[in-house]
Amino acid sequence: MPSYWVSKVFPLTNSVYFLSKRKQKFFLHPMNELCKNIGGYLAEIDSRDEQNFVAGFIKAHTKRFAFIGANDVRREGTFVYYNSKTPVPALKWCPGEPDNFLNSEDCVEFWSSCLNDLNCGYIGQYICELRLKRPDMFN
Ligand SMILES: [Ca+2]
Ligand SMILES: [Ca+2]
Ligand SMILES: [Ca+2]
Repeated sequence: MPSYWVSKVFPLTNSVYFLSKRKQKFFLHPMNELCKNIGGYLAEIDSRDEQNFVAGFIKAHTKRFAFIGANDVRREGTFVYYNSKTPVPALKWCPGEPDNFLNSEDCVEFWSSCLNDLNCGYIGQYICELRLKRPDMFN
Protein backbone atom coordinates (compact mmCIF):
# COMPACT_ATOMS: atom_id res chain seq x y z
CA MET A 1 0.00 0.00 0.00
CA PRO A 2 1.21 3.55 -0.70
CA SER A 3 2.90 5.44 2.09
CA TYR A 4 0.03 7.93 1.93
CA TRP A 5 -1.72 5.64 4.41
CA VAL A 6 -1.24 3.71 7.60
CA SER A 7 -3.52 0.72 8.07
CA LYS A 8 -4.77 -1.77 10.61
CA VAL A 9 -7.02 -4.83 10.50
CA PHE A 10 -9.92 -5.36 12.89
CA PRO A 11 -10.71 -9.08 12.86
CA LEU A 12 -14.07 -8.68 14.62
CA THR A 13 -15.63 -6.72 11.74
CA ASN A 14 -13.34 -8.18 9.11
CA SER A 15 -12.37 -4.67 8.04
CA VAL A 16 -9.12 -2.90 7.49
CA TYR A 17 -8.87 0.83 8.19
CA PHE A 18 -6.64 3.23 6.31
CA LEU A 19 -5.74 6.52 7.90
CA SER A 20 -4.52 9.28 5.59
CA LYS A 21 -1.20 10.58 6.85
CA ARG A 22 -1.38 14.12 5.51
CA LYS A 23 -3.76 16.77 6.71
CA GLN A 24 -5.90 18.36 4.05
CA LYS A 25 -9.30 19.97 3.62
CA PHE A 26 -11.88 17.28 4.20
CA PHE A 27 -14.87 16.97 1.87
CA LEU A 28 -17.11 13.93 1.71
CA HIS A 29 -17.25 13.24 -2.01
CA PRO A 30 -13.57 13.61 -3.00
CA MET A 31 -12.34 11.74 0.06
CA ASN A 32 -14.81 8.92 -0.50
CA GLU A 33 -13.49 8.73 -4.08
CA LEU A 34 -9.94 8.45 -2.72
CA CYS A 35 -11.15 5.64 -0.47
CA LYS A 36 -12.75 3.95 -3.48
CA ASN A 37 -9.42 4.10 -5.28
CA ILE A 38 -8.06 1.67 -2.73
CA GLY A 39 -11.21 -0.48 -2.73
CA GLY A 40 -13.02 1.02 0.25
CA TYR A 41 -15.20 3.88 1.45
CA LEU A 42 -15.14 6.55 4.13
CA ALA A 43 -15.18 4.70 7.44
CA GLU A 44 -18.57 3.63 8.80
CA ILE A 45 -18.59 2.91 12.50
CA ASP A 46 -21.36 0.43 13.22
CA SER A 47 -20.81 -0.45 16.88
CA ARG A 48 -19.12 0.68 20.07
CA ASP A 49 -16.59 -2.09 19.61
CA GLU A 50 -15.69 -0.75 16.20
CA GLN A 51 -15.54 2.79 17.58
CA ASN A 52 -13.17 1.73 20.36
CA PHE A 53 -10.95 -0.13 17.96
CA VAL A 54 -10.68 2.75 15.50
CA ALA A 55 -10.09 5.21 18.35
CA GLY A 56 -7.13 3.13 19.49
CA PHE A 57 -5.79 2.92 15.95
CA ILE A 58 -5.87 6.66 15.28
CA LYS A 59 -4.49 7.48 18.71
CA ALA A 60 -1.36 5.65 17.71
CA HIS A 61 -0.92 7.71 14.53
CA THR A 62 -2.45 11.16 14.91
CA LYS A 63 -3.19 13.88 17.35
CA ARG A 64 -6.44 11.94 17.75
CA PHE A 65 -8.56 13.81 15.21
CA ALA A 66 -9.73 12.12 12.05
CA PHE A 67 -12.82 12.36 9.86
CA ILE A 68 -15.15 9.45 9.04
CA GLY A 69 -18.08 9.13 6.64
CA ALA A 70 -20.84 10.22 9.03
CA ASN A 71 -22.63 13.45 8.13
CA ASP A 72 -25.94 15.32 8.41
CA VAL A 73 -25.67 17.29 5.17
CA ARG A 74 -29.06 16.20 3.85
CA ARG A 75 -31.08 16.66 6.99
CA GLU A 76 -29.80 18.58 9.99
CA GLY A 77 -29.51 16.33 13.04
CA THR A 78 -29.98 13.07 11.12
CA PHE A 79 -26.59 11.44 10.74
CA VAL A 80 -26.02 8.94 7.95
CA TYR A 81 -22.96 7.42 6.32
CA TYR A 82 -21.89 8.94 3.04
CA ASN A 83 -21.19 5.76 1.14
CA SER A 84 -23.95 3.39 2.27
CA LYS A 85 -26.53 6.12 3.19
CA THR A 86 -27.33 4.04 6.29
CA PRO A 87 -28.11 5.71 9.64
CA VAL A 88 -25.31 6.21 12.12
CA PRO A 89 -26.10 3.98 15.13
CA ALA A 90 -25.91 4.99 18.79
CA LEU A 91 -22.21 5.77 19.21
CA LYS A 92 -20.26 7.64 21.83
CA TRP A 93 -20.36 11.36 21.10
CA CYS A 94 -18.19 13.81 23.01
CA PRO A 95 -19.97 15.72 25.79
CA GLY A 96 -22.34 18.31 24.30
CA GLU A 97 -21.89 16.95 20.77
CA PRO A 98 -23.19 16.95 18.14
CA ASP A 99 -23.85 20.69 18.57
CA ASN A 100 -23.93 21.94 14.95
CA PHE A 101 -21.82 24.85 16.17
CA LEU A 102 -22.58 28.13 14.39
CA ASN A 103 -25.13 26.17 12.41
CA SER A 104 -22.37 24.90 10.15
CA GLU A 105 -21.13 21.50 11.32
CA ASP A 106 -22.25 18.65 9.04
CA CYS A 107 -19.19 16.38 8.95
CA VAL A 108 -17.98 14.12 11.78
CA GLU A 109 -14.55 13.47 13.25
CA PHE A 110 -13.09 11.31 15.94
CA TRP A 111 -11.99 13.56 18.75
CA SER A 112 -9.90 11.12 20.70
CA SER A 113 -12.30 8.24 21.40
CA CYS A 114 -15.59 10.16 21.04
CA LEU A 115 -17.23 11.81 18.04
CA ASN A 116 -17.71 15.48 17.23
CA ASP A 117 -19.55 17.17 14.39
CA LEU A 118 -17.33 19.65 12.57
CA ASN A 119 -17.40 21.78 9.44
CA CYS A 120 -16.90 19.94 6.19
CA GLY A 121 -13.85 21.61 4.65
CA TYR A 122 -11.94 21.69 7.90
CA ILE A 123 -8.35 20.53 7.62
CA GLY A 124 -7.58 17.09 8.98
CA GLN A 125 -6.87 13.44 8.37
CA TYR A 126 -9.55 10.91 7.44
CA ILE A 127 -10.21 7.20 7.64
CA CYS A 128 -11.19 4.74 4.92
CA GLU A 129 -12.58 1.29 5.61
CA LEU A 130 -12.22 -1.79 3.41
CA ARG A 131 -14.13 -4.98 3.86
CA LEU A 132 -11.87 -8.00 3.65
CA LYS A 133 -13.05 -10.96 1.63
CA ARG A 134 -10.64 -13.11 3.52
CA PRO A 135 -9.44 -12.25 7.01
CA ASP A 136 -5.85 -13.20 6.17
CA MET A 137 -5.57 -10.84 3.19
CA PHE A 138 -3.52 -8.44 5.30
CA ASN A 139 -0.86 -9.06 7.95
CA1 LIG B 1 -17.58 -0.50 9.68
CA1 LIG C 1 -25.14 19.58 11.29
CA1 LIG D 1 -19.38 20.04 17.16
